[in-house]
Amino acid sequence: ILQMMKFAWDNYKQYALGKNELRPLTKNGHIGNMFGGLRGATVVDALDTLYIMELEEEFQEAKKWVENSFDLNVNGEASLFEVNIRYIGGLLATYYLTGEEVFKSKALELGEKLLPAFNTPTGIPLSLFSPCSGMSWSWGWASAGSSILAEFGTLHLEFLHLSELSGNPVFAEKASTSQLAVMNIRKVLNRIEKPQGLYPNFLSPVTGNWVQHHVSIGGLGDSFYEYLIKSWLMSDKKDTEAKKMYDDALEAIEKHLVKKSAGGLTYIAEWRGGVLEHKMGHLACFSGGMIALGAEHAGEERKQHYVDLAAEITNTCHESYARSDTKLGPEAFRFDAGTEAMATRLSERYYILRPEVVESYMYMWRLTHDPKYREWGWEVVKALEKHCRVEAGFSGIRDVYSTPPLHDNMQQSFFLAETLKYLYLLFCEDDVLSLDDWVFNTEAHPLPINH
Ligand code: DMJ
Repeated sequence: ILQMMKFAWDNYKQYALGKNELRPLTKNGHIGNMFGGLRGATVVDALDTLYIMELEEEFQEAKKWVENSFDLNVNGEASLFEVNIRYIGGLLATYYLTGEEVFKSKALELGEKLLPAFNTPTGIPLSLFSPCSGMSWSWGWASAGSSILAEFGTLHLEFLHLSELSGNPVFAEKASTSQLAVMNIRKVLNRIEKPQGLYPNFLSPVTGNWVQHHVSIGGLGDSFYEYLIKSWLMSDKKDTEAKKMYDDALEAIEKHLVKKSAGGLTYIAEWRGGVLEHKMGHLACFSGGMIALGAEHAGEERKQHYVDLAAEITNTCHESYARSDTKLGPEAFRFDAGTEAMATRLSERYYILRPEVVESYMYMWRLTHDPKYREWGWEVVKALEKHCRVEAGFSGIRDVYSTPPLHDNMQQSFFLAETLKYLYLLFCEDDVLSLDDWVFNTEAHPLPINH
């Protein structure tokens, strides 16, 4: 796994250093439109993985780029969520691991640039911002200018650390002059009525009301739930409001969305205004790990129940891999018309090096030490080597059911931040980034628990 990381990094460095991602077939860099004018997403996402794997020379190369070439004075529409989880998360984690000031100062400087996005009537931030001009916008595709649950709900961990490191409460609490920051987001969410206790994915930053009744634990909703339980853990279990929100949300999810297929596979469906769609996205597969993490703290009578639920969901996600020809899982899989845990639409057959399934293996391993999770992780390592490794890096594939697969020519930065880190940790001792001392942000960047 360490060699895979070195290979992914070396090729990025050779062909794409300073661009956001590597295109491993054409051997060039990709910039894309997720990070506005910011560059080097792969560098910042890879820093802590290189450090944890003790790839010292490679870590120094990445650090040098941050010191000399990482420019924050740029413009362009950047995603608040993506910049927070990848850049702020990556810089904070590397600062906490190494104690080196450069990572802290870059994180704080960038954090300041996110704040204007919170200047809305409710304090719910808009989705896009420009680092220099201070302007912000909603996604064009989000109905009625809404903000997305998984985006404004995935800031808490990083913002609390920004407040602590800067000594400036503005990131965490309501500032005296305007409504800012993450505690206010909670207040809005607690105030408004939730259909059957569920959180829809679209919220108006102007009125503070839900815009559409689509609920999902996969894309658009996912990491909001993750950050509730992790906020509680990161506060050393003092943030009981977050724990209650997590417990209540999980109860509603179990009641309304968790289903069992005819073949006995447990899955989490999506909900559209009361109608269930029997589909699980690859993104939703993080939930096995999340429920495992929460299970330990659920109280004796609920603990076993949640351990079982986490194991069942992780098993279903493993099935989505095991039932494909490449042994890698599709972007989404369904449970309808006689199908179980397989994609039914051409457009859902791709795999872009996503981490969520191995993330759940890692948490399940730490919780149970059942060797099957390491075996399943090793199946993924072999499949990545066989189907995704190309001459100059690792690439996503267009169809997990066809061999040899067609490659998408993209080495995503989260492959280095998350997929390879979680695989590595799956085979480490439990005291390497112990879950008693660290929480992982949603991009797998470790942040210390506030003991
Ligand atoms: C990552 O950027 C994060 O894990 C995020 O929460 C969801 N999507 C990708 C990986 O699939």
